[in-house]
Amino acid sequence: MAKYNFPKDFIWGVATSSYQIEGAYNEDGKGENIWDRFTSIPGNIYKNHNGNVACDHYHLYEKDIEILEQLGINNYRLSISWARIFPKGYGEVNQKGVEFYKKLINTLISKGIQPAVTLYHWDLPQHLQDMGGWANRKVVDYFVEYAEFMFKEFGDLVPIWITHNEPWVVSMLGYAWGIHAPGIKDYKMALQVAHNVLLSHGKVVRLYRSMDLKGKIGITLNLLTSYPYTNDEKDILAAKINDGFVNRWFLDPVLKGKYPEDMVKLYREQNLLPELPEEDMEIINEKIDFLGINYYTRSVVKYDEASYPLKASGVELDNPKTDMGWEIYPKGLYDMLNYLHQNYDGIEILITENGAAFNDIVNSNGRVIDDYRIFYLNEHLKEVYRAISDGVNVKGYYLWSFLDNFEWAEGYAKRFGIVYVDYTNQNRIIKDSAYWYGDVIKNNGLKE
Ligand code: NCW
Repeated sequence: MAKYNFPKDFIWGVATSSYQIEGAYNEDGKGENIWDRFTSIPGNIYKNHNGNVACDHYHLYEKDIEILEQLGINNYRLSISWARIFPKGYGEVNQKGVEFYKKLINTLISKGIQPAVTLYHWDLPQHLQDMGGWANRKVVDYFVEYAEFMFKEFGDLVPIWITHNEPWVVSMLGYAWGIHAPGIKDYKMALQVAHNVLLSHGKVVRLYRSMDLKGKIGITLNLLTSYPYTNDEKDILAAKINDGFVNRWFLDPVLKGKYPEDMVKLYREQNLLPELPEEDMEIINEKIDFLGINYYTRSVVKYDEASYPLKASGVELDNPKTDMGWEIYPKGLYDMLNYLHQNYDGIEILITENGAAFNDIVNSNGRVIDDYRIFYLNEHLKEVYRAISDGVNVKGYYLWSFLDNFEWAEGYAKRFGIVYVDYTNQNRIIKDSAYWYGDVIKNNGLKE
């Protein structure tokens, strides 16, 4: 009997994304995407790693699904590689790519594993980048065409759809800071990208409704609970601005149909505001069935005159961190869930990612004893439980990640998986955390 019993029908799952696990980067007609290109440029990625092979999931998916089955994991969030379906981003379909996802999704379903599909987890076809990528509004229409194709092919098979994963990362890391593909450093362009990505989300939700499909559709945002460093009013304002930058800039358009006024003012004053046509807002605000949230850490923020353009910067506290350098702060998840519940009308929430990278070691018995990850997960799940007890509408939890995988700019150095991947031979080793998670699922809750 579990001490923390979760609601009946609570979704317990694991998550991955196409570029991070599939490999087979140039097989069966797949087109080049922006991560293929970005990783091929020396200096962009830790030790110049790339996703050419990754976990070779493209070839090993059946074995991987057997592991899910063995662990009793019956929900799996995956993403589609757009360039496998449309090598150029639009136009001619690559039938082999379609077949791969047919096999993958049908195998999952045949084993009783419910798929949740993300349409865009960062791997834009390079051909579209050559046209300007998400900064070009034309790409919005190509995304809608791609989504329409996917809904026609897979709409009856897939009960949960996610339009985008983390538009903040897509826009800021990709177009403002240049540490993710396509590696551009132009803040104003990043805000244009964020808008176009949100617009494409709204258009795809509208399309989904018009096709009268039976599943649910939403978007996944990476959210950071923001706390002021001190009670000084300047720090309090800085925390609010940080919240506007990461959270409200995306939450408000999607759920309220408008950008937050304080941030609009700030960006306008800095001459960073792109074109944000009023008529787009109603589309972006198209009703979603759930909000997906990815939670890893919080931010503690102080006023910082020198920090462009927000005059706010994060403070690093001397608290325990994961291998990503992210502070472990489970209560931030509880606070975030309540914040969403209160400010966004009791919206239905799916936690589409939570998890931790640690420096896992395979011991001499071939075991990975990742009790630190179990601790991280257990503490976060307790906070989810607490929020649900308060009445927050959380319907499910997907652990990031099923497998160790290609961690973007960090290459293979960071291991988020509950299954260890030996990249020298593609062996999988089930970590202790995976067995622990299997028990959580079986008990529908936590023992302690
Ligand atoms: S990097 C990142 N992640 C990790 C990634 O593996 C996954 O694909 C993403 O959905 C784990 O979850 C997400 N998110 C970016 C978080 C913000 C990083 C801020 C960096 C500041 C320098």
